[in-house]
Amino acid sequence: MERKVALITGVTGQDGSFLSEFLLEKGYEVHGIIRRSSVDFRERIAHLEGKPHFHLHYADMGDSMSLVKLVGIVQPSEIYNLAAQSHVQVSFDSPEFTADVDAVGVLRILEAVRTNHLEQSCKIYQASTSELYGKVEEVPQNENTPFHPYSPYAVAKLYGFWIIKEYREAYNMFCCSGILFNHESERRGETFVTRKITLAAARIAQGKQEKLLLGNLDSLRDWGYAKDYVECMWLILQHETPEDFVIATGVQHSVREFTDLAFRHVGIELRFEGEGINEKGICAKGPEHLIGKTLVEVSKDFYRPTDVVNLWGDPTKAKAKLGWNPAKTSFEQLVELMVKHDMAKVAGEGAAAKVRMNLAEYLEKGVVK
Ligand code: NAP
Ligand code: F7E
Repeated sequence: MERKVALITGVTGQDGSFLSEFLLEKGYEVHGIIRRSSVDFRERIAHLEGKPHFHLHYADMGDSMSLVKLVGIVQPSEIYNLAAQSHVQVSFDSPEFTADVDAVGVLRILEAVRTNHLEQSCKIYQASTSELYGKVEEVPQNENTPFHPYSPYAVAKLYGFWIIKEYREAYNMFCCSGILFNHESERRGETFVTRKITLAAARIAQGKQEKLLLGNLDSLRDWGYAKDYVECMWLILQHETPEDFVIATGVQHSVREFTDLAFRHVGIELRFEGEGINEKGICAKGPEHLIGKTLVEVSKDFYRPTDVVNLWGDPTKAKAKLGWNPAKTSFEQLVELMVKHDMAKVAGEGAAAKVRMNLAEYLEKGVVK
């Protein structure tokens, strides 16, 4: 039987790496686009490079010619458009770049498919986001909840959502959005809040970091496991009709709860005292030398100009129509697997520890958000 051909943009990212593994397992020929970088090591996909059905090509979401050429060469039957400047805080610092990649980039992919006359044979998945709900107008959020984007990132992604819908209706293309709520993993970028916390907890427990600086501890998220979510991207493209789906666990927790649980997993019980910018997490139980010490502090450096504070998804449609199980990995299991991974990573840092410590120090000083 002929292998299906998938093209993944954002293949080096958290989701791209899990999706590549998933599709290779399903027997696909997987093509991914990479950008030229001065560092020639792609940590998340290094284990896949050189495998017979896994191929990488240089292209860029800002470069239409490269996308048109590549789609023509690869002739994909499915495109997963995951490439994005995906950090919300960074979108305030680099709004124009974010708009170019996250908004116009989606249009470039759609046009690359049309230019190659593949619009009736190639299905397209667009990585939409719960950030579209932004300054939320109802909780929990489902496919009918109005959008209210609340960052340059979300505004750019809103264009992506609507241009996908437009091409579906105007040209009868099979293109759809997965409106994914936050999903995390041991491969999550180190400046997203969950990974920042699990790495810091591991480093503090192993005496390699003094404290963790965070922003809004009250922010609420519906956190799932990335590995479970990539299955859903595939299911959305296998559905008989092109439709948009909310993908979420249906369970909500605060940044404070995530922090508390992550520290418990490294043997530290925190007591939270104070409010707002003055709130602190103090070691109540744990190693003798840490008792009474402030391990978590709030810093205004990690507050956003506008912050999305109440995301909670309703995955009823995905459960009913795609048969997807939102409860496969619980919040507790997610935190545990991330901490376990980071305890081992920090323990094994050895010779590279100095470099990693520098990142931790930057994070402590609030330089890298
Ligand atoms: P990620 O880890 O930040 O990965 C982003 C990917 O996009 C990387 O492979 C990156 O390449 C690539 N990229 C960025 N700019 C590019 C450009 N100009 N040309 C080509 N590639 C470019 O993100 P993720 O967490 O896997 O998320 C995947 C997608 O889902 C993103 O679109 C994100 O916005 C969206 N999303 C994520 C979540 C979540 O909770 N994770 C939730 C909803 C939606 P480099 O490695 O070269 O930087
Ligand atoms: O922030 C608060 C912060 O950066 C979560 C992306 O994948 O998911 C992600 O965007 C919350 C926010 O993710 C810190 O203010 C507190 O309220 O982990 P995050 P995000 O902004 O939700 C969505 C669905 C996407 O689509 C995006 O691509 O945590 N928070 N203290 C902090 N956040 C960070 N980063 N660092 C802190 O110190």
